[in-house]
Amino acid sequence: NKTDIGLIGLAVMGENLALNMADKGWQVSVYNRTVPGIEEGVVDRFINGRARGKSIRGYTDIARFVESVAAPRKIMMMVRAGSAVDELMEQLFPLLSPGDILIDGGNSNYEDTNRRVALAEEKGFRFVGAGVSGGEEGALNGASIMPGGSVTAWDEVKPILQSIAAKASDGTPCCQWVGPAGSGHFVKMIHNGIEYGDMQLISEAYWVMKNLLQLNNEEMSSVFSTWNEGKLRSYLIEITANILRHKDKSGGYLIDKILDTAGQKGTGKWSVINAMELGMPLGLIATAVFERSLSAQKSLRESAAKHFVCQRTDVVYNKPEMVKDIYSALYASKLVSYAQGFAVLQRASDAFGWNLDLASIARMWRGGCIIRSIFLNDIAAAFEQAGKPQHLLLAPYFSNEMKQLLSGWKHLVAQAMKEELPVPAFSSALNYFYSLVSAKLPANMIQAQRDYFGAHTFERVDELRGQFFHENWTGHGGDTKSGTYNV
Ligand code: NBP
Repeated sequence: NKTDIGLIGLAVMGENLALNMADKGWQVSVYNRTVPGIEEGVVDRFINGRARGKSIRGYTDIARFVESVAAPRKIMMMVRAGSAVDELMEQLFPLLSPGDILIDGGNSNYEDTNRRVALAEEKGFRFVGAGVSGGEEGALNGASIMPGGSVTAWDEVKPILQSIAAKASDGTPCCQWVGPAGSGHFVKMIHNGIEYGDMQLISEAYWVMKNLLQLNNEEMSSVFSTWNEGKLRSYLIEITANILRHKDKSGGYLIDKILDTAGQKGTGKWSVINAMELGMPLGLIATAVFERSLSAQKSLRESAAKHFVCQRTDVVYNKPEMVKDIYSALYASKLVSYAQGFAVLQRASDAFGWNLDLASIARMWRGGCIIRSIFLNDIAAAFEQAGKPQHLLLAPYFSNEMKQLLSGWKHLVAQAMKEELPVPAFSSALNYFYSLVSAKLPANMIQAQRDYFGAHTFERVDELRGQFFHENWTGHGGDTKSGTYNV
């Protein structure tokens, strides 16, 4: 009488996932390391506490834990990403049997997962790197789970992972096979990057309402609630409405007492680094990451604010009109952000041979995770069309949306700039959009400069593409060219 699955790591995510599995009828073995002097008794506390009476068995000995799981074993690790996963794997390898499956549900770097899948397979085991989003609440009641790695493992882990995943409104589990190697963790990373972008965009919408329209917290809360009834309906818009009307024990609005310095744990940064490695623009998420960094330089900003006092005009705005423009800026910028994120996924898929199904990924994000929203249905539909669009914004539905939103969006950005009010993500998105729809850009000047100072060569509009020319710009340079390659 062995259990269906083993789970290692009883911190907040592991505990809740184990309870979720037990609730779905699975027999679960759980294990947590015991480090003398750090925190002992983690397993006992769980087994005698929240796990009491459930189909969960606790182990403090890793060999007995592994032994308790039915073969081929499925063992899920929910431990801190990084060296902890490698250390655990080294401990587990001698205890496993051929064909056993390790699942890493932590926020691991996809390159580590690439390496771990290869290592486990070399030893005759299977490895699944599964990004899990949804935090504590998702782990307990239904998360968005993005598994990738050893493909033959999918049929075996599918019933358990799909049972603990959130279900979208049409009943589909928010957990589907992503692809080989580290693709599941790559998709989770981009999910987190998009989350950074969404949060920055919502914050800018809030800031414009507060500073240009002087809306109070209750008024802003109702604007977000109204938006949550329409195309922007999403978890982050919903919680923003709740945050704005939340009062603390003193009776005052808590939002006004929270220090304006944002933290970050690195997944936004990793999205941007990887987009750069792939040569892909991901400007909106980059802006969101950089704005968090600038927000953290509070004392510098306080000094700078004394040197340059931002001037507001004395225009009195038509509030309903400007709220519409803010809506346009938020919705259009969000579309740009998702278009950029999905384009990075497509490029990674091509570069690494992952064969990602972008529609399936969009559908997986409809429930359980932080960026869940109804417009992911439209994204999935756009990628499912015959003749998949070259770019999300070129899908007929979205290009039509952009045409409707543009006037309000650009008006809002121009107005905020005039008022010396920062809207970095709204304007980054707008500039990306204008560049995207420009058949011509000033990159001819960049190529000329590169060739002038470094003989980097250029292509000509009046010659066939793929031929590279060098000009002796000054009359005294040589004819030697630099190699043509792009990084
Ligand atoms: P933590 O990320 O804080 O990890 C704590 C767990 O890792 C504990 O069980 C700890 O054991 C164990 N651990 C460590 Br630390 N080093 C270990 C080692 N060398 N060998 C074995 N176990 C080790 O917990 P979490 O917040 O539950 O997150 C778990 C994973 O899920 C992380 O990768 C996280 O990024 C990811 N994640 C978290 C969230 C969230 O909202 N928290 C959401 C989505 C994904 P100990 O008790 O003995 O110290």
